[in-house]
Amino acid sequence: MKAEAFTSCKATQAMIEKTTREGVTTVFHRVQEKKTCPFGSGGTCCRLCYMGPCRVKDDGQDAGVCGATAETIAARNFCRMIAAGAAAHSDHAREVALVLLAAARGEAPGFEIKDEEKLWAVAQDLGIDPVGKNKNRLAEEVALKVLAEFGQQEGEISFIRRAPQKRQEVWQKLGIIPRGIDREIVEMLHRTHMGVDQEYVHLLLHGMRTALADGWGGSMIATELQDILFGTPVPIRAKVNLGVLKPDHVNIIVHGHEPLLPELILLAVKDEELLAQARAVGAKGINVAGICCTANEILMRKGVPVAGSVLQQELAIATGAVEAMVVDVQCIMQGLGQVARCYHTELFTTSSRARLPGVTHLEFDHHRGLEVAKEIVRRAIARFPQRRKVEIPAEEMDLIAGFSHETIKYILGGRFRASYRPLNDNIINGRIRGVAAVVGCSNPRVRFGDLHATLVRELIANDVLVLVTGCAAINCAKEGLLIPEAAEMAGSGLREVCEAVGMPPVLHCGSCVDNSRLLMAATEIVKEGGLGEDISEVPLCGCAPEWMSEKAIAIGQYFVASGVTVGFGVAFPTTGSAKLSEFVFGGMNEYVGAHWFHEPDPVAMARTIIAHIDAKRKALGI
Ligand code: BF8
Ligand code: SF4
Repeated sequence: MKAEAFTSCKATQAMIEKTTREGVTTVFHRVQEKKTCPFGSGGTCCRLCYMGPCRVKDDGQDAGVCGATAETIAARNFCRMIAAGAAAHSDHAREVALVLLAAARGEAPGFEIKDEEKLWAVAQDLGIDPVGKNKNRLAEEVALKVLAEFGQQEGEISFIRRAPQKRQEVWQKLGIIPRGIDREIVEMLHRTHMGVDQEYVHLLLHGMRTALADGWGGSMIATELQDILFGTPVPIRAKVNLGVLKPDHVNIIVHGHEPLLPELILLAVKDEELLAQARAVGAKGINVAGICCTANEILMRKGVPVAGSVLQQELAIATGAVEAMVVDVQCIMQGLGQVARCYHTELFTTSSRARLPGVTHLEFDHHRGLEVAKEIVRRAIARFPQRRKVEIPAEEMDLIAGFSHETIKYILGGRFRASYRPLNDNIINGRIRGVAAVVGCSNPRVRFGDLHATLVRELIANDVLVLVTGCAAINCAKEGLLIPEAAEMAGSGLREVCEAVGMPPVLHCGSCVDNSRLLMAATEIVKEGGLGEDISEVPLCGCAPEWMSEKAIAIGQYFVASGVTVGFGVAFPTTGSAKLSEFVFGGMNEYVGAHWFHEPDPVAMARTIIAHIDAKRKALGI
């Protein structure tokens, strides 16, 4: 297959061709060899016990050996995806909470409380009185409180109370307010064990509860505590794509999800002694760039360049210009190990939870994190003279990131009367038709990045303000959609708003755990007034056109459970059961006022989103 078939990104194409020439196997080569299985893809392959595995036809007759029907099997699989996604985001949050606790106690050199304003706000939302407490004491209380919410057995997780009152009542009525984060995930695994919960609506209701424990729990905790430790993002300029790698610098790539060690690496590369070492081996300096959500985290707060999204991880190494790649958890391809061995790159696993065969493990331990960071930098410098087969694509693009929900308030409302009022007014007067969140992964089974770009161009041309996170944000940035000049592509109403405040029509809101920022933005819109009393009334929509991970399903489900209709591209894991699909694509509406939809074509997806937004406008009488 030609490289152009996979993407229109020239940098990616060049590296696919380079790896093909050099006999290096990447995700783009492997995907051509692997056919998808229709039972697995549609959700009706059950491997929950060894009376099976059972592949079940959706003909109303067929069943697994235990009698499980297609809708039960697909619902169980779907719910397990939610549980795994919620677990990933929440375990990330746990790690951040432990570091916050250690930092507050002075046991984590290199870490400190950066954002006291956020610390106060979070403390209050957790029911902690901040008055009269110094920042370390308060941070300790905050960390202990959120850690307790993982193992809490009864009651409600705190951030649920941030949601609009009406939304809380919806959840109350359905009995799906999360009690404790770990509890809901464990119960989801229990219920989907062989022979437990076998009624698909009942399963999905707990799926929603588990997803809410992610969105208003794990993910929100990760975002908030990271803001406390590293600062709440404000708009910042940076660069994106493989062209950010520097031919004359030691290049270190940080990849994965937890911005803990990466923040320390950013400190370490400023160390004069290490810079002198770099110069001694002939490098002009040390360049740090990110991949995946780690990239988004340090981009949002520090403007660190982004080398690429998930599908560019192996290709970054294939430039031959990366001395070290540091990974922790999630979205890290095992194929990296093999690719790194073909070049001079030293690959490091750093989380106690994740290793790759044959790869150096240098564990991040917050007690001595800075030492670990320096060791990595030292070893990267030592690799610089071993470079060979170097070819760095020229492509790089400017972008603006840093749109936390707090920042959106300042940008639109102004420093002296920061509020969502101007956004609400612009939605009411129709300059902005509505808001769409375009989030999630990239997937080599579709033309990578192109779906994001096509969809987003269509949306902004129709006056839909777009909020992006995750790999979708990186892909849109590469296409030049995250600069103020992109307003030229917007419809006249949206363009006017963007030009008045000098913002792009596509706002980068952060990593995938930062989708929790979008829940808060939606909540702020409701609380500002004039657009209904619940999130489900606001003209907004979510989507993940190139999704691939279980985390994406968890995110999609917490959006839906929070009242936001969500569209996914690629394939959809319920389509093997008509009954279950009917429920997720429609029936869910009766429960939570929102539903999923599946649309692989980006233009058709844009039309569906716009029609959905228009229907919400009509219902509001605007
Ligand atoms: O959490 S968008 S490929 S990097 S899962 Fe992974 Fe998907 Fe990228 Fe971040 Ni999110
Ligand atoms: Fe088959 Fe039922 Fe076992 Fe699943 S749980 S593998 S459907 S027998």
